[in-house]
Amino acid sequence: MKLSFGIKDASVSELARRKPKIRTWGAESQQPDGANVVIKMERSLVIIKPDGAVRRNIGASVIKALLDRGYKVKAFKEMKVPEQLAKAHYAVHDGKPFFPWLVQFITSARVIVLVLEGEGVIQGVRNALGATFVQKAAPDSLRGRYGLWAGINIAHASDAPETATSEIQLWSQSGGIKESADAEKQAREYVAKYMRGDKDYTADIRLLIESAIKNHDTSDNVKRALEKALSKDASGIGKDEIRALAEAIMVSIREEIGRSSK
Ligand code: RTP
Ligand code: MG
Repeated sequence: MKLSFGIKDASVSELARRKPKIRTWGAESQQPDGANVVIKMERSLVIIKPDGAVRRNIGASVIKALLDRGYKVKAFKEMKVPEQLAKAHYAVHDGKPFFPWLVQFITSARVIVLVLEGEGVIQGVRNALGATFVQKAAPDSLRGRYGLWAGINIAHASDAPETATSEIQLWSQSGGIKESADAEKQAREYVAKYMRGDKDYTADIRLLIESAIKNHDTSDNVKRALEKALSKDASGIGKDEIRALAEAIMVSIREEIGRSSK
């Protein structure tokens, strides 16, 4: 008696008719009707950039938003990025006018590096982040909501399967990123420790940046005000990191003033 219409029961033409629902590399699983379905189990390298990692609640909120999308955390590491690694990671932008600033920004203070795994995770995280420039990102995207200004935009995420593979390889070899059974727990503990709804100073910091640009004010007062605002939710983070991040923001402000004065 036939109890199921499993893979062994199907004729060759029936098997040919049953196309995988999602066609990509990855894990195979069997559907109730016995057809093999390839699940698009991808990985993405995500970096919470210094503007997210120094503002603890913001970094935790971004990680929580990504976990809520159902992705698994395969690796988790809080670290300062060595200059060479920053240059290698963003090598595709080497030679562009913003490259020196980008390296300065990403190495200014700690970041949180995650390897996320899940169905369609690469495009899913990119969608959740929103457009590259904060002013262009949808207000309900993570960059639109938490980004500070222009390229000071909270997080990096791999943009294609090939870049995900090469970025994960680079960060494993040169950044000490390791897959660990503990990674998911570490990410969840970070969220539990630092996510505090009342500690979002994004609007205040944006106002400081926007008014500095409007008034062409690049004085030390602006930098000090930025340092003060960034310190409000930076528990356990040294003054040197906060200063370096504020300086990277100042460079961005000076460049924008320079552009708008031309
Ligand atoms: P990411 O690589 O960091 O995920 O960002 P993305 O793909 O959305 O954008 P991409 O074009 O790869 O640029 C990398 C990062 O460089 C900074 N940027 N600044 N001032 C500028 O014109 C400029 N252009 C890019 C941003 O931090 C951007 O995320
Ligand atoms: Mg990119």
